[in-house]
Amino acid sequence: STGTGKSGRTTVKVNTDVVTKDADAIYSKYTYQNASVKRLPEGKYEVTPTKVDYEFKLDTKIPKTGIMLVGLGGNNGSTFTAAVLANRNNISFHTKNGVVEPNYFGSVTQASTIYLGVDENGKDVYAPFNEVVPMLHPNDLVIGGWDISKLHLAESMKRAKVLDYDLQRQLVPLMTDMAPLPSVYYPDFIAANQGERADNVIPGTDKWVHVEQIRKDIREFKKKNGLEKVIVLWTANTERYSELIPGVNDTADNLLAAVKASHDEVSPSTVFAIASILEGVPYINGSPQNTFVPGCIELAEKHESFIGGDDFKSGQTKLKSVLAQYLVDAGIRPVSVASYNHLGNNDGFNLSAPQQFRSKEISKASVIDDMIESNHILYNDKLGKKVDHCIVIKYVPAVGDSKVAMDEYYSELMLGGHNTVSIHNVCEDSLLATPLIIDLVVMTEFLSRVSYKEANDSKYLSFHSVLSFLSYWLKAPLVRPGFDPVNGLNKQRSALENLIRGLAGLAPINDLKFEERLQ
Ligand code: NAI
Ligand code: DG6
Repeated sequence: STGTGKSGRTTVKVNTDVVTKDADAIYSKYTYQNASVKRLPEGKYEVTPTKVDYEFKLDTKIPKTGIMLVGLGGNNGSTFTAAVLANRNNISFHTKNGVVEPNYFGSVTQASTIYLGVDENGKDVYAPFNEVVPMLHPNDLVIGGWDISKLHLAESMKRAKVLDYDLQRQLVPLMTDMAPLPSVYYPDFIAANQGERADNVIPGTDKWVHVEQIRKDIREFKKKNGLEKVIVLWTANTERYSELIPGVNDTADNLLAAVKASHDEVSPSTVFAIASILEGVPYINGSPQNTFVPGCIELAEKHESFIGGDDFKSGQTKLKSVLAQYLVDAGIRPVSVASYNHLGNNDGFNLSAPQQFRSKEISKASVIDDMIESNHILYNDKLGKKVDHCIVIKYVPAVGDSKVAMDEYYSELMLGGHNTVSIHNVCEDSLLATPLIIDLVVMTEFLSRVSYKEANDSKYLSFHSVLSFLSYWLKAPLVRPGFDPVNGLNKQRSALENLIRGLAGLAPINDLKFEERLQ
């Protein structure tokens, strides 16, 4: 399997006086450098470099961690479970191309590297992403969760039609005893075509009772498995948007009152988020709906509980978040992006209903916003600030989980020229999404072990409740209220690498390569 399969292993020793260690933690001094900018008349700027000295603390003991998936019996849930079990048990399997060994390809934390520096010959050296500072290994995760469908995991893996038969065959004995807990089902939030799956639901219509039941499930899962930490992640069906209503979901108190009144606009995913927040358990939303209504974000802030979302960025949108940044940073002006998808899994079936499609359309469309904002030479009042961005998703059962994504980027070049880029991208949906779930869990656990203080303060603080460091894996990154999301994939990755490097006592990557470029 990929790497060592062990939590907490590090292979990097940094010789520096900005890092100290004790039995429980690594402490690193970090100077955060940025600049404050004033816009002046005539398109001029006044820029003042800024510096803040921080001390970061990373707890080095990796807690025994459990992941509870909402939608455990779906394609992602069953593929995630299968992937962890195949790796943990080192299960190889035969395909028509030969024997495949288990791995975590597609996972940044398990199968990518971080730049360290240069060796004695001036060659770049990279270390595994998860071996610079101590991280949780997915093989050590305890898996549980909920689904409105009661099939045990071996049956749901079969229903998903994602994995090769020889792998499924070997996994069946390990997955037959795993069954999802009954879940919260409000039929109005997902497509009507999902109704026949719903044979495993928590009874009653009292939404506060549902919150209490989910809290109890989390506590019992933690106790039964001797866990120190639990993370809850929504990978259930895409819901419709909840209507934002003043007095209902605008503040934490109003939202809790709305749950207690079983208000129609409180969705199952928000019920799960509230239960997780009240249990102090991080909650990640892998689907596009607006689970995190303003009152829910405020509740997380009040309880200093971590949240992250929205919607896994797995295939088409991930590529878009690279291509759009490339085009705009190259000074090329995209004027239209036409994106088509067809897929034949249950996700596609659910998305064939208009309100659920609308949620996905919103998250898929938002991904180019920051690129437009970043370049006022290309996008301004005179030339226009809009890209015609069209999103189409069609349900084609025959292609199953092998989603097809076709995109056309039509851009303006110099002196009236045009550039058209056409992409045909076959995204094996659940095999792209599962490594993202692994990364989101590993990084959420990691981020929750980091604290910081300004140089002269005595008290360490955690990151803000909204974990926007997770943006790399999410189509419509949730950010702290009042801030703008970063969508560009390279920027998102660079934040992660530089955070890890900083905790290890290394400066941010600058790509200057002075070793070569200076005489
Ligand atoms: P799926 O339809 O196979 O699985 C969803 C599961 O959630 C089903 O088993 C369903 O019974 C269950 N479910 C529905 N409502 C529930 C509730 N209230 N509580 C508990 N379980 C519930 O879908 P898949 O392919 O696993 O995707 C899951 C979600 O992830 C979808 O919302 C999808 O849009 C999103 N997503 C998937 C990506 C991918 O590449 N596979 C990428 C981006 C997002
Ligand atoms: C069709 O768009 C179904 C969706 O759930 C996608 O599979 C999923 O959102 C992944 O989207 P993308 O754009 O990252 O490939």
